[in-house]
Amino acid sequence: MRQIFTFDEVDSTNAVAKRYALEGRGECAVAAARQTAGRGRLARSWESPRGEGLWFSLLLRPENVPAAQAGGAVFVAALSMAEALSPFGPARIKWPNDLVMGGKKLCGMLAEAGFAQGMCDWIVLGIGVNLLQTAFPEALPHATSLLLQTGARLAPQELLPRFLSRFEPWYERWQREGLAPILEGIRPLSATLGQRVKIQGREGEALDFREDGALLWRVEGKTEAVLAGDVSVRGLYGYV
Ligand code: BT5
Repeated sequence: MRQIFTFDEVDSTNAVAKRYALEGRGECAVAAARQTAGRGRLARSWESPRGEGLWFSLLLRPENVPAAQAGGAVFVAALSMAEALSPFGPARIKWPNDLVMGGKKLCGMLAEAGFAQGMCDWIVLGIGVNLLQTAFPEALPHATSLLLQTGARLAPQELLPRFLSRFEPWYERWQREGLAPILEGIRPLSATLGQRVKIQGREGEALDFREDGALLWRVEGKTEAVLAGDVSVRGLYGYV
């Protein structure tokens, strides 16, 4: 069983897990009731009010995963979290790192990694899931919580073991078989595939995932691959 460290308050569970990684600790999870400086991607911030969501990070030390494949861990976590939430409501996976419900953002993920000799040494995977909020600040018009979407009151400490019981087998499989079975699981839960998308100002249609997890899309009569970054999906987050 994965060791779980829980805190009442930290700046960011990713920062704590990263420190553990650099200290040479083994695989674990770090959760906090509140984060005072929760982080999103690209130096954005993540609202993490006390007790209202599951704010946690996994420290992973995958075996035999080349550095170039580290990003796959986000897909493993997205699939596992969508499955863990499925008894409560239909969480859909917005490529590459969000879960959405009712067209709004329920969960975000942030991956950081360290490499040695071309292989993954550690991955810190931070996950924030909004659970019990009844309202969001004006600055977050596209955010939602499980309570707002479904009426379900799921406590953060209940969701973490539910998530881990889904995550551990998928994580094993990813290390053994690579990304293919994970992408297979994600396709029917995707909020992106088959939709109109906008990427860096151009509009097209999301077609499929490439075997390395890149998003394949049809734009200006050609099929192109996007490796990472911000993709707007029509109907989500105010893109109409
Ligand atoms: C993410 O970034 O979605 C990654 C969020 C990762 C949060 C977890 S919590 C545990 C761990 N420790 C950390 O410090 N972080 C991880 P990005 O795609 O860049 O989205 C960030 C944007 O989402 C912000 O700029 C806001 O617009 C919006 N946002 C902030 N807080 C939110 C919330 N609670 N719910 C929904 N949207 C939010």
